[in-house]
Amino acid sequence: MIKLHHLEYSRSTRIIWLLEELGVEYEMVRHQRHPETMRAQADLAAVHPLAKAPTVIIDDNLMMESGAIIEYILEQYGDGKLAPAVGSKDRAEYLEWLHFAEGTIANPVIVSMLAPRFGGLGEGYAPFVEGEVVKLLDYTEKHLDNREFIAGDSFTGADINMMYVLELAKAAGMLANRPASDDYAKRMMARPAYKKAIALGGPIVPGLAA
Ligand SMILES: N[C@@H](CCC(=O)N[C@@H](CS)C(=O)NCC(=O)O)C(=O)O
Repeated sequence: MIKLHHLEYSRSTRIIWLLEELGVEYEMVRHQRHPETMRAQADLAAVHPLAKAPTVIIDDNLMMESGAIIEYILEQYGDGKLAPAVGSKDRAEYLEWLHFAEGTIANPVIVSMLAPRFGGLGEGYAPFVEGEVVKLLDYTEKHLDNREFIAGDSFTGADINMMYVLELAKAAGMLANRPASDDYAKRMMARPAYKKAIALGGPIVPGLAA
């Protein structure tokens, strides 16, 4: 059994989307952010000491890393769907993009997006972060040119993990001059299971219509 702790405006929408793509049964518990700090609150801290979303409990395993959760759900409940088989030609590319999402690109994009709320990054740090964001988004843009999916030739968990970051980037205007990434994001967001995830969990970015 899968219990998903969903925090509003957060990465846990990825897991709703994944479970809706698979058509697997799950229970969802909803959590709100603190209205001023936007942090998760005591109700989520009671489930996981880091109070991070997604938090899931899958067959007694408590997990909170999106990439690991996606891999584990697909292993246990995927029935061969949404991931190239171990040993297949697309496996390495799939794992690379599944983990590039949180391991490399998420942090600089999010730091750069949140900076204005905290008075900016400062003269020294801003060019370092902004340069990184440009490099990583340009790299992704080049990769997506003439591709339908982020890895291999079908929709996978790597698309779900990458899309959270690209949706934030799109909302921040960072895809305006990156047409392959923008078209890709639009295609992904047109998927029925994505739309259902947003209908169930609310928008990823506050202020955007569900
Ligand atoms: N690397 C983790 C990051 C989890 C994370 O930072 N989640 C954010 C929501 S998008 C969170 O829970 N923030 C609330 C808080 O830190 O108080 C993942 O990929 O799932």
